Amino acid sequence: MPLEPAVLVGVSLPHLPSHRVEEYLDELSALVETAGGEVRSRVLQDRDRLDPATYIGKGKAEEVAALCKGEGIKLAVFDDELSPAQVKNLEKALGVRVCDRTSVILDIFARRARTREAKTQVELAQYTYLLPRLTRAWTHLSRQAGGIGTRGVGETQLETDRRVIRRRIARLTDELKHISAHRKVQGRSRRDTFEAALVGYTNAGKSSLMNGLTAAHVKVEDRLFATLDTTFRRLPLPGLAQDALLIDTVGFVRKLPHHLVASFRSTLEQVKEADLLLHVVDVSHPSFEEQAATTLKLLAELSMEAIPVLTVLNKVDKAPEGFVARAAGLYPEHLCVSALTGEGMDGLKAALASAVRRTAKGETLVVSYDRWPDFLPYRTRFKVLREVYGDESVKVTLRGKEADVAEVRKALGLDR
Ligand SMILES: Nc1nc2c(ncn2[C@@H]2O[C@H](COP(=O)(O)OP(=O)(O)OP(=O)(O)O)[C@@H](O)[C@H]2O)c(=O)[nH]1
Ligand SMILES: [Mg+2]
Repeated sequence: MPLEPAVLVGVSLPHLPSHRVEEYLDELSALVETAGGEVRSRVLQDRDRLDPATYIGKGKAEEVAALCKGEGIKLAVFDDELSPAQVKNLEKALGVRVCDRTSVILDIFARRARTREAKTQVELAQYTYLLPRLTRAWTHLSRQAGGIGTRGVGETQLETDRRVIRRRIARLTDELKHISAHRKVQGRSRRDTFEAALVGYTNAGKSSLMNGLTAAHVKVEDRLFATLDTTFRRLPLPGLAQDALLIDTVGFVRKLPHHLVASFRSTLEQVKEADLLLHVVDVSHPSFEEQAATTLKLLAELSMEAIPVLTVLNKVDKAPEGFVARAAGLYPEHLCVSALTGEGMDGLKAALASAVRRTAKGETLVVSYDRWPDFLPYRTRFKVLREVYGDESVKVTLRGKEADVAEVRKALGLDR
């Protein structure tokens, strides 16, 4: 398929300096390339506030229109989510197709999804994104449908389209529930195995670490969103008889569309059972701190903030020393590694082995039936390994953060 020539557009504002916007546009450029575009040019405007009608100013829009015409550019990509009206006005002013970061990300996911589950999740996110944008004013859609003959689609058609999409959303939601229920049945046997999940910003090196630790052959690429599906590999650890399980996951990115986060919830559901998160940070990246913060925020949104985290500072082979030192100060529990050179990998394995030993047995709490309702709110913080129901009490064996165990013991008045 030929690459689609594109121009990137960003706006710097009083609270958003232009060097930041340049960084965002670098990332947007990588996203557009992953989606099959070729970035020919970028335009940055300095404004006091965004223009509600056209996002950029009128004069700037004329400038971009001329640029597109001169360079044969057919697509303008904006770094922020645009309102349907802004898209309409901009398409008119620029004379090219207009899209935003969200639709580029959705597009990448749609191209890369392989399994039935990933495909269903992406389709659901796309329809959810489309629904509020489905108006007569959305010339983009009618033009895509073929131009002549599709113009002036009547309200009846619009209503039908909306109904069809709503029905489709309902069907996809059902289908996902079904897939996830099926997986739960399959997943039961994993209970007693220690699980560590690699999480982090896209391109941080999660899959490279997976390969380095387990001799797996997961696809590694220098592009965003190389991994979409969660994969599991056995992980032999020094001095331990039983293998642990290592999980590789989809990467996160700044402004990950909300619908996408929601629909990936069920894939990441499997990660919620993990005993440890290895938060992989590309410490050679100038914005590693913001990337790490984005990841932590998304983990919280996905209700995973209760799982213990070990920060893995990756790519130390090419990181400036100052970056590593700064990161070391920011993340108290961290390890420095390079998936490329193998530096620090033995240390990582040893850290994993000791985490397994620490949590191997789990904690056992004996909770009387009259205290059971008090225990329930805490229960979701842990991975429950066993519950044995006795005559007067329940014996619960669980894994979780030491601080959480201490808190629940204190709240229920349980002694060690
Ligand atoms: N220099 C250097 N490059 C690395 C290191 N680890 C990974 N890379 C490179 O970084 C790029 C991304 O690596 P991946 O392992 O695909 O990253 P990922 O986190 O799985 O990315 P997504 O699946 O897209 O979220 C590849 O080009 C790797 O070769 C490292 O320690 N040092
Ligand atoms: Mg990957």
